Amino acid sequence: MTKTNLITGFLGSGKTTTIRHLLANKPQNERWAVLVNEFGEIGIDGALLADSGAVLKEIPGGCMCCVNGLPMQVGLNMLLQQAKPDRLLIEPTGLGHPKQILALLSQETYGGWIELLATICLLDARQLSEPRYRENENFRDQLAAADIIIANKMDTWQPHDVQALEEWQAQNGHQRPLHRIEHGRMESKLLDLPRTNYAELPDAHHHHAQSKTQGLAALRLPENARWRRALNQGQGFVSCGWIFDNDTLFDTIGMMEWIRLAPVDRAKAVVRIAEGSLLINRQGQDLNIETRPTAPLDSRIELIHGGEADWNALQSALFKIRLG
Ligand SMILES: Nc1nc2c(ncn2[C@@H]2O[C@H](COP(=O)(O)OP(=O)(O)O)[C@@H](O)[C@H]2O)c(=O)[nH]1
Ligand SMILES: [Mg+2]
Repeated sequence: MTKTNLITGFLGSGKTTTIRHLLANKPQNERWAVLVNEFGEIGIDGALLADSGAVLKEIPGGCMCCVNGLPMQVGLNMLLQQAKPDRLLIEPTGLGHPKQILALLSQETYGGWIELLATICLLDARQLSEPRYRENENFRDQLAAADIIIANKMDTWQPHDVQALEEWQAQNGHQRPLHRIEHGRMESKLLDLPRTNYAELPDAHHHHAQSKTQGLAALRLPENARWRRALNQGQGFVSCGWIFDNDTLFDTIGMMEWIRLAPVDRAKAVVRIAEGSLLINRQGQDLNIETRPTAPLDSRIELIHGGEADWNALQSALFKIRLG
């Protein structure tokens, strides 16, 4: 049986960062697998988790319970049967539906394969003070479905964020453990806590994906295409992603500035630069930049925004920082 945890949390709360931390500290003799599900069509978290020593499976293009019914189940079965991981960490999109995902994982099909343990929800205390987050159905459902709350990004909180967290906990904590951490440095032993929260959640309003692609098709470029872009929308958010072929090279400084200044909530990129790969991950003002000496297979960029966005203007600026 594969010990399985759902790692939930709203957009940019630190799920991937936490999973990377957990993988870096996993027992060496254990095989771990990660299933990442992204809102955008262009999978990027997979690239952010590459080299982490886990067996990876990506599901782009919307909440896994909405878009990927059968392909997702087949993919998960194959992952469990072929890799036989000791542990599986599942990162649903920040706009995912925890109730449906938990129901899916509790199906009889997985009975012999999955031991479902604690659901862990990442929370950035600053998001509690922003009505567009606090009042978002997915944000609330994820917190309501969790067994353990991990309040992350402590380094960024102001006194009023701590106060908002304490008020939230008094009203919504229900005696669930709440740990305060930063940079995803969660204790691995929390993964072994059982599922205890069987609270009845309201049925989420199901928003089926607008995308025409299904399953993992969006992950590749069509033959002979140099680039493509893919849009997605749902739950009040829109996303735009681009994939560029292996020959396309970007200007390093230009790309960092383009991501930093893009007027959107969330931006992620793994692109090819002269020195190898440039990985950028931005949530609001929180920015993480890394370079790696090896070139990626292709370049991927994904923007997510909770409002109107001028993708064409952003795209024109993006094309100007292409070097080849
Ligand atoms: N300042 C700060 N930034 C963080 C912390 N944890 C994550 N981040 C940054 O927040 C952004 C989103 O993190 P990520 O793990 O990708 O979030 P996800 O969307 O929930 O998977 C990235 O730029 C991270 O580097 C933290 O504790 N403090
Ligand atoms: Mg992530």
